[in-house]
Amino acid sequence: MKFSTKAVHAGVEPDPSTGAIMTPIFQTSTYVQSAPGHHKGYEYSRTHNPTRTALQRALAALENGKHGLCFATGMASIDAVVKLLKPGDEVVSTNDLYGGTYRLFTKIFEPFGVKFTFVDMGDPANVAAAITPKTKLVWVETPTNPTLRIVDIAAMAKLTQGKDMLLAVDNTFASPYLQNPLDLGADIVMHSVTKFLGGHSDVVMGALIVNDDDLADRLAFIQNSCGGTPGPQDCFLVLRGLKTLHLRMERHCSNGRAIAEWLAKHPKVGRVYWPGFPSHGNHDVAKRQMRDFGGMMSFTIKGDKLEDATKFLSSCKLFTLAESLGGVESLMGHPASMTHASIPREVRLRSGVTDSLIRLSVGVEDAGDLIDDLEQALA
Ligand code: P1T
Repeated sequence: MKFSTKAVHAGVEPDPSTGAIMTPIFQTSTYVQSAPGHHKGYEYSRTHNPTRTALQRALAALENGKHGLCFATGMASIDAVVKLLKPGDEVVSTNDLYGGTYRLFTKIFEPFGVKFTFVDMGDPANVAAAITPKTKLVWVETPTNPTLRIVDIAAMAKLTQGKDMLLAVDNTFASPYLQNPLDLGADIVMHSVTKFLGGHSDVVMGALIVNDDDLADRLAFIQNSCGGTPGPQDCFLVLRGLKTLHLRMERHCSNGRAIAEWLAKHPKVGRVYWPGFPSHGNHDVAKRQMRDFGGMMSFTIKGDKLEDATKFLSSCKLFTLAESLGGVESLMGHPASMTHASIPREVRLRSGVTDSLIRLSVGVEDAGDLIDDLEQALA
């Protein structure tokens, strides 16, 4: 089945009791048993809920995976992956990554005895050099948040496969429309469902997708034991959002291209970070592992002054200043003071998160209107 057909149909069946074409919101905490242990596959909604089951199946299908697991937030899903580890284990991670992930790794799990090494994954040799006999997880984010670096997933899989080591890929920025890490050898795909999958800025959720049955069981055990699961209303909203994922992504990509190319020519703009440019450091890898380049990009204002960035951010009218990304409406953010504020200044400067860096999540509005908005704000 092709992607667009899966986006509309995967995981969902008409409700057997009524024929309702949309999966109902099963707003129930528990399920009646006819005798102890005699039930219809559902006992308690932390463990299973039919609305969540439909969504988990849909997400697994979109990522060409066997098992999907949903969590209350993207962070709860990353938390579940790290809980597969034990004290003394080591993780090698991207050095440019979402600030919340960095915070979870360094502030929550390091005190429990898990060691994290952050490297520039643009060159697989850096990862190979950081792997030790204690490394049990390689954590990749690609494209990275916020400087849109690209990590070669297949090259990472060559380093981890056949060893007692998992490869996990945060696929939030690409969405399954652009990239399927399991097909490239990853063991776990993670999504902040909050973003492109939900697509309408009305839900916070996370998901993991895997192929291996035993790994799925271990993650489901953590999901149920730790309890960071989403409610059925949120699952319904994401099921609804998924049905237009392919249509939204087409427009995010075409608008993204138009805006990235326009920004690159603007005299007041410094650097533009977008993997679709042939001059992007890992454009060849992006071309190989992604179907298009998406609507996420970052840029600096010439001179790299914080006050210029602040003025620009307060002058846009269509682009809204807000955390998050991947919704139908265009958003912009200032990573240094917003999404990546939890990363120490000297660490973020090393990965290009300078004071004037502005991140755009290009929405599905008219590209000309969006460009007019950027033009007047830059003026
Ligand atoms: O916000 P939450 O659903 O918990 O997802 C966390 C997360 C994980 N991974 C990536 C790549 C992300 O971008 C995020 C969340 N990011 C933002 C809120 C942001 O504005 O970048």
